[in-house]
Amino acid sequence: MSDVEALRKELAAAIDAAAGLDELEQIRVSALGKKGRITELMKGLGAMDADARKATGQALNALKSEIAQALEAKKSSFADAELNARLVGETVDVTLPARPEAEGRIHPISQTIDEVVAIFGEMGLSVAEGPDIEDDWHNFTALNIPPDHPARQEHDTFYLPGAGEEDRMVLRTHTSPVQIRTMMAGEPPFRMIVPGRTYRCDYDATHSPMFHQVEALVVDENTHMGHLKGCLIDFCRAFFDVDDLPVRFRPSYFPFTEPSAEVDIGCVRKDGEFRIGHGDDWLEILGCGMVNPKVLENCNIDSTKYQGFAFGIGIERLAMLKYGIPDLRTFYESDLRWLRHYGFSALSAPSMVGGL
Ligand code: 2NL
Repeated sequence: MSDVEALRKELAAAIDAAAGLDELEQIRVSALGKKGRITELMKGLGAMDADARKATGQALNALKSEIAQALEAKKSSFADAELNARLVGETVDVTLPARPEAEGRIHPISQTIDEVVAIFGEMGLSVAEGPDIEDDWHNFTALNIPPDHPARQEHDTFYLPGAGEEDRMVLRTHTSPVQIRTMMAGEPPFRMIVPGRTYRCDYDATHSPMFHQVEALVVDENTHMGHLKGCLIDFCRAFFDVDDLPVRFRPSYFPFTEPSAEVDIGCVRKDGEFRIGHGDDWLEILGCGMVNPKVLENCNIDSTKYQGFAFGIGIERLAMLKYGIPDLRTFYESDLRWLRHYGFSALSAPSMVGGL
């Protein structure tokens, strides 16, 4: 067997037996490196006669490319093996149960918003969102709130420093500016539900300077008070999970609706007991009405063609009533023991099909 043939056998066997990338690199250097075996043999070509030089030169060149190819092939087989081993190691068994010891809880405010959105979502309303910092026009003027209205007074609204009377910015006092923006940006009909943070300069046992509201707005050609009543009666019964919950509409006043009403639900207050559902007492839970035509016109909607209803609900109050949370201030204290007690599992998202 020629030297070249012997070397081919030896190198092929070494490559085949190599255990890793390092060993492969050593073989490459020992065969093809500057002082490698093939390189050394090539240096001997000059001393040969023409025929031998041609034959040996061709054989060495063939050997060189064969060994280079074998090295590459072995190298990529190592890479494949490594990838496969990693994939096996990283396998996730998606059929395993979620760990019961998961620590996080859903805050009762988030839970209540999700429940309210699920109920109105089922009725065909979609969530709309907007900025917490608003201008005077979107927060007040567009809603038919006159310049001398108490809500505009310094002591009720957080005004941002800087600008003059007309163009000053406020922390929105309700989510209504979102409905205004959504109406201005689109064309009727509208069916929207708007959850979000709201701000008023008020702080005591039953008021927080930041609180949450959900407002809804439906505008279409034939929307009427019957739709408003049906929608809210269904909501109250679904939210408090009482099929025959008494619901009553009591005349009221808001600048942005005409007529306006407040909604009460039936409850019992007797001997220190308080329960929602039956009895001969009433509890106010939200405000509503038919959208004032002036508000529609402010949003460039033809109020002779379109009419709508709207309502606003305070989330903290709903959460306190439904989940028996006695103190408003505890919502914002970030007390983990409180959250463990009043919080909800992340795995039970509220839905009308799966249950609230
Ligand atoms: C309450 C009362 C209410 C509205 C909010 C509204 C919004 C637009 C037009 C007309 Cl853009 N109305 N919102 C209407 C009636 C009542 O909230 O007591 N909330 C806690």
